[in-house]
Amino acid sequence: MISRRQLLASAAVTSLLSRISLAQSRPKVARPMLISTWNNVEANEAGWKVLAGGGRALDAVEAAARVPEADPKNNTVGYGGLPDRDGHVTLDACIMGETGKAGSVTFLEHIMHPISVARAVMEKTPHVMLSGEGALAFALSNGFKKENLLTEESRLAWEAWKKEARYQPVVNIERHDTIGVLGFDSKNNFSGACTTSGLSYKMHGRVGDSPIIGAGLYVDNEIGGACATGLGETVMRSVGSFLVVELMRQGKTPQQACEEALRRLIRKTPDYRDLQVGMLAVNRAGQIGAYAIQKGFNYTLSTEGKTRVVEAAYYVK
Ligand code: SD4
Repeated sequence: MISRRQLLASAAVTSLLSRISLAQSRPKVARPMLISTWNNVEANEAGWKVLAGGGRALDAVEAAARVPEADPKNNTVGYGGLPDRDGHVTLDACIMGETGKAGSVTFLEHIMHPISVARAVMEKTPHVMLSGEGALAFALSNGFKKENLLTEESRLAWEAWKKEARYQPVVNIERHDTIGVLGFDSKNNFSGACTTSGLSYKMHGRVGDSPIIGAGLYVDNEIGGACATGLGETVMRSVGSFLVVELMRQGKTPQQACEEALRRLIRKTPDYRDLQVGMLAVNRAGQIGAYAIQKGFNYTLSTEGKTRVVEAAYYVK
């Protein structure tokens, strides 16, 4: 017979064990962190300033994305982005916050900061995505300025391209392509942003993965976030960022999740050797994953006041 004392002791042990196992299964809390695709030190520093001041991850990722958007020397995002084959700079962007709300703009012309228009779509409309002329009209009615985003340098590059007009996506454009940013703040809330001028010399009207929630970006506050860069068509077909977050939900580390998602994408993409896709992810414990098809993908990490660029692992050796 078990005495009353033994019974109480055994109940106490059981309760202690279940508390320990609950604590282990609960996501660990990490310090604020910001990561972005490619070499984006200035962007990260702008975002980090927000986080270091105790600000919200949503504000931090937006602040980071706005840096390359306004940089005329960056040919893959915002102002100075290379145009489509008809000479139009058309922009795609999306943002997703800790509550699971999201906003997106696609095929948007003449607005320097599509990421902020995407945020306005999230916060001021009942919709998730606005496109083309409707997105432009919405931006103008919300105080955004209409501007010419085609710089002289990008116009000349387009004129030169037109001589042969060969459509050939370039792998790792100067190593600062589309910017995807993921961050979490001191309240352990996650947000993400993604902004791009898309593939240079694309067909007019083409939209890539970057503004599509689940493809170019996905954030789940319980798990973490993921974003993608590279040839958007392949990422859209595999719903890459959502897949990475789901794999993390199943217990994979961010690195394992990025590798498995990319390996699946590679299996369905016979010409994978000719193109680049990079995936970046972070979980609530602050673990990072980064994996690409080709050599050359890197990411920028800010944490504890320091920012550095890290080379990602890759598939094609
Ligand atoms: C797109 N994914 O429009 C974007 C392009 C990109 O690095 O990420 N380039 O397909």
